[in-house]
Amino acid sequence: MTAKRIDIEAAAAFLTAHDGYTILSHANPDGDTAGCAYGLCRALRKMGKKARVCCADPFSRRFSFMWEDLPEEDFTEETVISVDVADSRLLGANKELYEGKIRLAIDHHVSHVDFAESLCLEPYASACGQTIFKIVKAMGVPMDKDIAACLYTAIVTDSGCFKFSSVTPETHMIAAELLAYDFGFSELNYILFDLKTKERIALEETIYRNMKYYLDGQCAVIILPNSVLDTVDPEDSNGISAIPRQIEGVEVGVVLKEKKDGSWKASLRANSRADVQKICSVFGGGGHAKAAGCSFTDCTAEQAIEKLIPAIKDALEVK
Ligand SMILES: [Mn+2]
Repeated sequence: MTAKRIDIEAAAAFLTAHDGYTILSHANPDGDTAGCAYGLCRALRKMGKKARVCCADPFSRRFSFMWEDLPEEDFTEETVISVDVADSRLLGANKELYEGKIRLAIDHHVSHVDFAESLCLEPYASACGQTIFKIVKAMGVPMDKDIAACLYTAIVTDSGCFKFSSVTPETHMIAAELLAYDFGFSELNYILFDLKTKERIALEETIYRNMKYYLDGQCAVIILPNSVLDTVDPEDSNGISAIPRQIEGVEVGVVLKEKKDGSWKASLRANSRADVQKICSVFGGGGHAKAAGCSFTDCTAEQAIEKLIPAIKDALEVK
């Protein structure tokens, strides 16, 4: 299906005209989809409308400030919308429940695959939170510190603390406007990015001890079997794929996580030279040039590495 493309003003008009909202976030939710959903939910409630947030998977405890003071409301769902969802497959368990019922998708992924009746897409926004900010403004809802904290979280998480190349002057300008609402951005950033559980620190110790280098140190590999993953909260094993590419001289980082069914999910991250999307596509996976993934079934982690290393070697030699 083809979604009707609508701009910020039209999206604001749609949201103003309807009521009884279910706001869908993508599965394995990040700060962007959570911040967009709760920021918009709060704005809609401020307009006197009924709204709730719905996600197939639980949100991180780090985001609890988004909903802690937000009472659950009982109402009949009238209008389903989605935020930061690039593809209906990313709705996870909610796909079956809501596919075909989504009136409006608000998103920022260039790769967006139509699934909603209308689409408000800003493909060059570093976070969907930027788009939600503009829509909230266009609806005439006065910004407050609770909405600002949600939208700031969306932007700061999806922009990698304003470090990613997707960041534009507009990203900073919107963040600057949000900072005026005095939500305690310094404490919030500590909770979002610095705070670690003791289990996470122990996991990092195991990771650093067992990490292996290949291809003259141009490739670093981390293996996370269930025997290790089972000792930590799933959230504590997030963000590991960012570790190898921090190491000087490493061009490609690989993290192999064992799944419950015994298969291995490989997450590849590249610095400047290699295109990991191409490497992963050889094994039926995909993603972006600098961040991609693929899966290996019926083999050990060592066998998966034996398949990956030659492909990485080729990718490094091409350029
Ligand atoms: Mn996003």
